[in-house]
Amino acid sequence: MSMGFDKETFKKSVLFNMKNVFRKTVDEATKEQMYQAVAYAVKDVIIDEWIATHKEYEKQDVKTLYYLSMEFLMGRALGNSIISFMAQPDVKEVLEELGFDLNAIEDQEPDPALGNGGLGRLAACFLDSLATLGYPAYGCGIRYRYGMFKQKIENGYQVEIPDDWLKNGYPFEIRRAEYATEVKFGGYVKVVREDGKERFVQEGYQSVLAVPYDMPIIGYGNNVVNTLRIWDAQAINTFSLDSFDKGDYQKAVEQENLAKTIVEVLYPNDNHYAGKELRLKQQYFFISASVQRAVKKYMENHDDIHKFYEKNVFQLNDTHPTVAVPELMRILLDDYGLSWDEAWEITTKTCAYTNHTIMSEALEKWPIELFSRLLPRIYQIVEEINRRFQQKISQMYPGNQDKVRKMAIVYDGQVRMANLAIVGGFSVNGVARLHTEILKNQELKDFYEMMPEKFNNKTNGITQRRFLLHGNPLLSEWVTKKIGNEWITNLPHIHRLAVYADDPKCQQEFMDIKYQNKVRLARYIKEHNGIEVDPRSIFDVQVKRLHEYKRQLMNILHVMYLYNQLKDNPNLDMVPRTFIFGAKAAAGYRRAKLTIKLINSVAEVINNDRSIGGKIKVVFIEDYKVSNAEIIFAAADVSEQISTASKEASGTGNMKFMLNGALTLGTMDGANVEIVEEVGAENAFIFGLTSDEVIRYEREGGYDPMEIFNNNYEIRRVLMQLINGYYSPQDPELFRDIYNSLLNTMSSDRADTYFILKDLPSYGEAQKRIDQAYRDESWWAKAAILNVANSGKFTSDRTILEYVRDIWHLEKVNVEL
Ligand code: CJB
Repeated sequence: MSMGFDKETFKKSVLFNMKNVFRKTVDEATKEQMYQAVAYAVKDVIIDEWIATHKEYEKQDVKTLYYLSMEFLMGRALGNSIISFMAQPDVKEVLEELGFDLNAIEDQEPDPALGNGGLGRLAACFLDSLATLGYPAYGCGIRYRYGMFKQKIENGYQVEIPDDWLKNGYPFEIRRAEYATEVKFGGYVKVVREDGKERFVQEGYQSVLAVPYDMPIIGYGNNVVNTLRIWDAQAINTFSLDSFDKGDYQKAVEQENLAKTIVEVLYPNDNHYAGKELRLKQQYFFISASVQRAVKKYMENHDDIHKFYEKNVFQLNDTHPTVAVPELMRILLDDYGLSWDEAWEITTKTCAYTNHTIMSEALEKWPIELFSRLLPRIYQIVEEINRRFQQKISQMYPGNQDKVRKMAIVYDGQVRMANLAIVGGFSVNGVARLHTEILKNQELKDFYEMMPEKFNNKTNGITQRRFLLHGNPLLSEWVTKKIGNEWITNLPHIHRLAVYADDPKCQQEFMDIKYQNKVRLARYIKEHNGIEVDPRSIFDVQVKRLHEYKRQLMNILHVMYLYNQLKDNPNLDMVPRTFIFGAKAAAGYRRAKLTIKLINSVAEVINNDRSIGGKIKVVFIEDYKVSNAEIIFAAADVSEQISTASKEASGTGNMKFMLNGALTLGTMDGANVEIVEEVGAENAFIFGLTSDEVIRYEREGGYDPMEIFNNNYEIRRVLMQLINGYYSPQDPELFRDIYNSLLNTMSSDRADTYFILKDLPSYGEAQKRIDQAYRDESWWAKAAILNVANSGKFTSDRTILEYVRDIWHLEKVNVEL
């Protein structure tokens, strides 16, 4: 038992909150009110540690990490917090005494979904690991009024519902009005000459007030509580007589609107850049506020700004926060009066950049017109960075215009954020070994040749605290019973399970737990989708954002193929299979949304066909999010990680499945490569083109899918079913676009950009191997246990230790109460 927790005090605190916040006794309370009362009681428990942690940081004058990110996909806080201060059994008991069930109370919490997918969830896992390892760190982001939309499926189509996550208030946050900071947009830059020196002043601007809200990030069992700081926007001069008098009415209205819109909503694009002006405003808004605050905080107890980098490091989570580079320069030049060289040295020793994708449509490039209009002073600085960098290119590669063309920061009417992030920092990292190699040898080759010392790999990881300890209590207890609980803070320790992999009794226990988790998921599916699934069938799961490169389409085409086989031969010998999908599509991504409709249309036909004896079921789980993900991973037998090789930078879902004992069905892409290396190829199902093969085809302009269409009857049959109304009798043309994307011709893209038909036969073969393998229960159990046992590398604790060792150079802090 940790820290400040005492069962009786906790109970009193819950009762007190119930009375004071809701004027109710416990027997009158709704579950939602109970959740709030408990959440406030939890905050009460951690608040002293939160204060103590920051006191200790101050006392030791620690170096601090600022993890700058547009997204933090936190998931629910209550359950995780209780686990962190190791009081779960007690809290459960207290609630039972009060007539409530902890799970039901946890279910009342909205999922703070301030992120899209992998990148945002990675940020959340990193914060968990940083606190658990005792490193001084802030997450800095935006307090979006509306997070990731909620997904409803209506008539098979995705419908987006606004996520009003703050409507009942959020008990864990604290508003810190004392740190409010002004952020300026637009206007023009005036040069002022003073004592023979030039100063640059922004005038005629609009501004908003950034107001921070802090959320506690609780380390596991160590008294450390770090902070996620998310910024809200407020108007600076609300309608005042002043404004009317000065004829500034228009400006007052505009500033009011700017404040309202800037934090209104998270852009729901994953791996895709939309190029909207409001998005750039969001970026500068939270970056300017965070950087200004970091500098101010540092100067509160240091006197030499030149040493800023010794106590501060900024990690840029993708290119979204890259304006931190020119913003820090601006502050150092304009507010502290440093010379360019001094400011540049500090900035480039403070900033480091993580690349999360090679998808070209995700590359952020802002039109100069927009960028310079919105951020006039920042643009001047970017131009100067660019001028000096181009000079350097020319010195190193005299006369080589091609190098300038490829590496310039401002070029062709655009500001290229990745180039700015690489030049303006001291580190560039990819998120899995293969991904980093592709960056070095292809995408960022010129930069790598020019500055190889900056490049390094940090293979992603996940927190076992949420994705095993909290999400899978049955397996987690079993693991602890076998090998003790060290795995909770030292995941490689879980390797001790390997000795049980061959033991028939352990295999049986493991499979029983998996079965119970499948029953739990089946119940969830029945409740939320109205579909009955058989927990004895193989649960074959693909949950992740919907994207063509992730190839949900290949999965469903294979289901269509399998269904054809069953229709041809109802006695087909196969292990019953439940194909489970969960995915949100960006609201404007038409083909992704059509793919959801296809999955649901196929589900409709197959699930209602009694002639196949329930051998296949297809389920699309509505509103895939962190809270239901925890239930889904725990119940999976097969983990679908089937992206076109070279396209998935890392993947992190793949690691969550492995940790929960699912076997990977995957391509040699992203972190799958390292997963297979750890668990052994014999305990996974690998298929498809390698990334080298894909890259070679791409260089040669692709391959010819018509050849496959013409020569493979089964594939042709499936494709024809896309356009003959087999799954859409009311509208046979419904899926024409998908058909065209694979074969045609009419579209401007290369046909089958993601090599779906090319990989489909070998995918089918791998699926057959799974069907065979599952029949040998002992083999399967052994392979599943070995997946759990070999998942040690994929803890985000390891990833964070590597960042600390190679990039951040932080010191661990002990917090005593
Ligand atoms: N990623 O989630 C996103 N959004 C982006 O815009 C770009 C990349 C993902 O980041 C994850 C964390 O690094 C990776 O595991 C994943 O492969 C990548 O697509």
